[in-house]
Amino acid sequence: MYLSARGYEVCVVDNFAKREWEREIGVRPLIPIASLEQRSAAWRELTGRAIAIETGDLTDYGFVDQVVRRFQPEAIVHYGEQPSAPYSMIDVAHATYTQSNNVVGTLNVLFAMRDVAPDAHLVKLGTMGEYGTPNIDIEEGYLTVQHNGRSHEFLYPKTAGSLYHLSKVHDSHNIHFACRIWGLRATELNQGVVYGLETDETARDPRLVTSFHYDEVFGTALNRFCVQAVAGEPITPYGRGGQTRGYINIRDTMACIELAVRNPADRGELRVYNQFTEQFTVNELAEAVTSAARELGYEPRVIHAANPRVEAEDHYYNAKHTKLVELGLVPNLLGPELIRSMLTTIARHADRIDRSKLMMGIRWAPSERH
Ligand code: USQ
Repeated sequence: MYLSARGYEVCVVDNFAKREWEREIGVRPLIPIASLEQRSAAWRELTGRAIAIETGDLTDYGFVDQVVRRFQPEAIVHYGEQPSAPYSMIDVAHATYTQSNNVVGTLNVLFAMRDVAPDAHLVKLGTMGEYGTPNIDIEEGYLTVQHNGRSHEFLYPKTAGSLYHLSKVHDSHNIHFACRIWGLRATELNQGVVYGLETDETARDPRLVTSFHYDEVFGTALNRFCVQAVAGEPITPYGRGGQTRGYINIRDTMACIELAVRNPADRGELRVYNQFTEQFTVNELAEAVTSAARELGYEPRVIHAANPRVEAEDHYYNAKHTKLVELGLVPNLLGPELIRSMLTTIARHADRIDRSKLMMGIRWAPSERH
């Protein structure tokens, strides 16, 4: 919708897998979502602009090849992956599914580009979690290593914290390979944790709302904390709460995609942008939600339960994020007003909050490791 509103001709490719995963684990977005057909029809009614739909699975190479042949894209914005770290850590079946779905889907896109659309620009959603939390500054994609008097620029070393995040590490190496060996052009958007409920486009009509999750599997930290505050449930920074991550407002994620599309990489080049605007610890997020919720008359409580994940809870974190700003990104930063408006919208849908899904008991490792 963001790209269509700005004059791009857009085709959406979807296999509706997210809706299946939601059914499988018994969760649903806080606000009901229309079908893709209804959303596309509503968009056309409101704007006069068509968004084409192709239904199929990126792990089916024949399908990917046909779609790329039919549409002849100038850019492929690839968000078609299993995106949840906890989902990938449920058991061996969910781990292997996540890695095969994500890695094979991306490989199919790369082969279709090589053989059908070699001049197209891949804009691939990566994640800041690929880097993990190293004890040195995180650069934007590459690190120059000095060794025995010589130097070489490598993809920045990755120490991802879940098997989902690792699926994106594997993608990064495959995309780098496709650029180096086949001369494709690609930009990776290493996105931080997204928060927020809406963009200008989704806010235009109830039929255009987008997915907002608060459950343990698909919900992300700040969104979950806001729902917990409204539901009168404890806000849950895991462990000591010093985990620091990059965060980005959902509105800025859209602007970043367009900036990447408008500034294509050269043939043979993989550009990497760190796509977040601010860093916070989870304790800082819990405090920000607590004080905004108090202003609205809630009585939020914070509990530090045992961390179900295996991750550093107190660590160095300094990630560069200047390239998108240099291209023109004007960040929407996190402030009390935004959190209050999230709390107010969530409160309108509070009857749909399923408290049993806030903590679902997924653990990173057998309990004897803790
Ligand atoms: N956390 C809590 N309490 C909670 C939920 C999360 O303390 O109730 C902590 C986690 O332990 C972690 C941090 O908050 O340290 C972020 O967790 P998250 O669930 O908000 O985000 P994450 O699992 O890292 O994954 C999300 C998206 C994923 C994306 C990633 C960006 O689901 O698709 O790749 O954010 S990043 O974190 O930068 O890798």
